[in-house]
Amino acid sequence: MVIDLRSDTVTQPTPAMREAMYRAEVGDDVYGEDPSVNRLQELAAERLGKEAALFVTSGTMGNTTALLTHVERGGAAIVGDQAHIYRYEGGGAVRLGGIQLWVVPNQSDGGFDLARLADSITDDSDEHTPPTRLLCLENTHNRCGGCALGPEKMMALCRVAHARGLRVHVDGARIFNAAVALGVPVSQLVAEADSVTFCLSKGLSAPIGSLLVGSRDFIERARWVRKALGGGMRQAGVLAAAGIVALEQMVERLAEDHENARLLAQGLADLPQVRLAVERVQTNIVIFRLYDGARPLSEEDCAPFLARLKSEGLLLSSMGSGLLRAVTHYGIDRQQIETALLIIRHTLAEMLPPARAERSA
Ligand code: TLP
Repeated sequence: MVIDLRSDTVTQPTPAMREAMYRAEVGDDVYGEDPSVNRLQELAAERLGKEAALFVTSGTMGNTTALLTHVERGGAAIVGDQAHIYRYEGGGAVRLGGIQLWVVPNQSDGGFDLARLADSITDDSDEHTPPTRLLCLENTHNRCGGCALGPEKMMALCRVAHARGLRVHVDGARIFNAAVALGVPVSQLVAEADSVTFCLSKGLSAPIGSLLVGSRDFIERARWVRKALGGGMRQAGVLAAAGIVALEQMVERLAEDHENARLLAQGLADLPQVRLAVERVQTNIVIFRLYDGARPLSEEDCAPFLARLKSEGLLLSSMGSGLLRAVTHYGIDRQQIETALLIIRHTLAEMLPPARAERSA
């Protein structure tokens, strides 16, 4: 049995999802006639406290659709330097929308310094700079170790943007992880945002799909963009049916994934070859670095370690620049976390013996 901690995208649909998919009532969703898709969209809008929602194929399609709907060709969108939209979405905003991504450094929790953010906003008065139309936030923040931004921080960030006439889009691929970790309704986290993408196919375990939510007018315009991107699906109710189960049955259990991630983080932090900020592990993502004594390992140095773990039945992922990632999810239990720690401990003891890997102060 392989312990696959590469991502929560590897989750398998639950038996209840498979059953719901089998029984799903379907219709042509491009005509707006798929009852299961319509039900999922209504449920998503209600949970996020917005007027409307649109079922899309993936988180990437949700974010790209949002960017293309909010920002005209030649406009700019502010993204964090660690943002998924900036790093991992195939450059869709510029490739498909001619949108300039204006990069601002993320703070360690995935937020922004408010003054620096305000400073980076430009308006239409200067022909030298593309006018900023949109602020993109990410919650939880993937490359910032799954950190969750609370309602006050979200509100403060949105207010800086709104005060200057920008819209705010939240890449909330894992927004339900944030809500569960913080113990607040998800609607409170995104109360001031203009649009949100969230994923069904990560910790919520559905096989495919994400939702883009926002005002009715925004979603009507986003439908056109989705169609142009080839995302107008037909009898998509077979997928939406699993998504409904995800929203109804799989949210509260995310707390279990968070507990397992903390257990993993604590075990890793005890190893002399590992550096990791345990207090930043708030949800289901654990990001860490390996050290050979005082020297951090590069991505290249980490490759044999990951290969060795793989041969022992443990999969982790590399986030580049020597950052390694483990993600807990449905299908991974406490016992498997303990086994993963055992594998990592003895592999490191052989490959980076502690005598050499003693921490410098
Ligand atoms: N993230 C994937 C990889 O692309 C890195 C993962 O394994 O974590 N926003 C965020 C914050 C994400 O983490 C992801 C997926 C997406 C958007 C895109 O979702 P999909 O994969 O459905 O396009």
